Amino acid sequence: MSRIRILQVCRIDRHVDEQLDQAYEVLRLWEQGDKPGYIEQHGKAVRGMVTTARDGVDVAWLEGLPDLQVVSSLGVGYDTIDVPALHARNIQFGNTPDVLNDCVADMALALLLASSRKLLPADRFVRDGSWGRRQSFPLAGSVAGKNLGIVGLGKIGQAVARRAEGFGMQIRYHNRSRNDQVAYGYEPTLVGLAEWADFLVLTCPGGAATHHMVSRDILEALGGDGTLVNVSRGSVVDERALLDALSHGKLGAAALDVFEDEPNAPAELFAMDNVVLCPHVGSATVETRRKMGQLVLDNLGHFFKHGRVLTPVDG
Ligand code: 8YV
Repeated sequence: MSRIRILQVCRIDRHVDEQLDQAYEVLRLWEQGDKPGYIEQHGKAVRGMVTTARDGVDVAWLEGLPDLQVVSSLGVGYDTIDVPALHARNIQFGNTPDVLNDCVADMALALLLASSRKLLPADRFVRDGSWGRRQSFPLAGSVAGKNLGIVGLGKIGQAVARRAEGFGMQIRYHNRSRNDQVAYGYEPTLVGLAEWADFLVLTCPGGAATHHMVSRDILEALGGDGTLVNVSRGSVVDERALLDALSHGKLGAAALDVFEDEPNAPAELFAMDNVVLCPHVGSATVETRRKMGQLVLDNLGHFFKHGRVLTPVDG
């Protein structure tokens, strides 16, 4: 019996790539120079697609994939994937929610603490010999008793909140609507949350609905003593306004795992001591990526066996 043909947009990891190769006939899109041409030539019998939140799905490809039934993506976010366009063609879409909640929440707290305790400048201070020369390192800021505002209190936001409670922080959040299941204070406006917060952590989804939601006004409301922590999507923050606010002291600090134009972080940030920069590694632990990869495989396998993915995205 011939194997089901799938299109793999990019490499995932060795384990997932091997499993895909064993179970399916895999077309490797990342190896092709002319992707649309390749899809036009070989796409006819493709029934499944594997991609990631980073690499997404180009809607133009769908024309050349008339038999496509399912897309399985590594990552919880799907701002790079036009899910309604898939559904309009009767293509199911599955992402990898939940398995990365703890890991991304850990990253948010790691960034928050690295920023407040000046961890990176402190590390440099030891390495460059300043400590050895008896220079004094500036005092950092505590987090206990400080106000933490969470933008987007979904499962990752709640995992951040639980951790921050352990650090003795006060917690409020802003969502489109109040979540009656939680006891944290609700701020109906983002600007209200930013004014109240010492630390503003972004855990909301990306996409059109949140594009540049953290604007100049929000950053200035957070203020010269405030810190922005972003583990969601770079698009949520107006990056130009962020650079201006940081360089004019209108925002105290920023700790960023995501950027508007990845993998390009704005070079202006590189010389700033009050920023922490990471290369979008919120879910990037061995354990979490293994679980995400397994869910990518399971979504595909479950679809071809039972006609539906395990973790579908609706809407
Ligand atoms: C990954 C992510 O970096 O889950 C997401 O939405 O952004 C991250 O976990 C991504 O899936 C890798 O493409």
